[in-house]
Amino acid sequence: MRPETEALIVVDVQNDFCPGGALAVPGGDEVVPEINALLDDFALRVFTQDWHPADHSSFASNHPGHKPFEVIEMPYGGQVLWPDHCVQDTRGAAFHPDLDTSKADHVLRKGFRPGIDSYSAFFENDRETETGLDDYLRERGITAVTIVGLATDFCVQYTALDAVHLGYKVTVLEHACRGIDLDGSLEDARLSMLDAGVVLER
Ligand code: VGL
Ligand code: ZN
Repeated sequence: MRPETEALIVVDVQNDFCPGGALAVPGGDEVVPEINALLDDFALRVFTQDWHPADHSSFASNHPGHKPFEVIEMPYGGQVLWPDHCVQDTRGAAFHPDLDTSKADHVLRKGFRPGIDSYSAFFENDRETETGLDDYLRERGITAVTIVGLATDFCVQYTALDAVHLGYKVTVLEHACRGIDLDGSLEDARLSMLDAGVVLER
């Protein structure tokens, strides 16, 4: 058992990020048994869910003339355009069926405002709109977080970097994460996380 002050954050282990899904991460489903095996070690477990309306501005389909994986400028900065994914109440947005969600103490949905994406579980992509997770963890005395899930180079990375900046001790368990790897983004993410002081464990 880990100390009571350490929470597990399980990021976006949803059908659309697994093989066959709309934004499949290579080997995405392989994290499921790894994560299930970790759940009993933590006193507090938070699961996040990417949860977009169909008109979400991160979808290339909502920007005529643009294709998935292009980057456009939004009022809050650059935004990668994605294939439609994790649309609210669809099968793609559901957790992987083998993930043991009965052990979730808290489920946090993010990315539901049409005009703004949210990779991090703490702040939306404008870097200032809070999701409420920091208050939730603080109220429960959490000072350290271990992060696992999908995708290493997007939602896991952004969550880890924000957690460091908020003052948590942060560990990312790489065996329980998989990346999208757009133009080397996986290695960039590893270096950024190391640089920020995230502990990367294989
Ligand atoms: C994610 C791209 C778009 C993620 C979510 O969970 O890493 N990536 N939406
Ligand atoms: Zn998304």
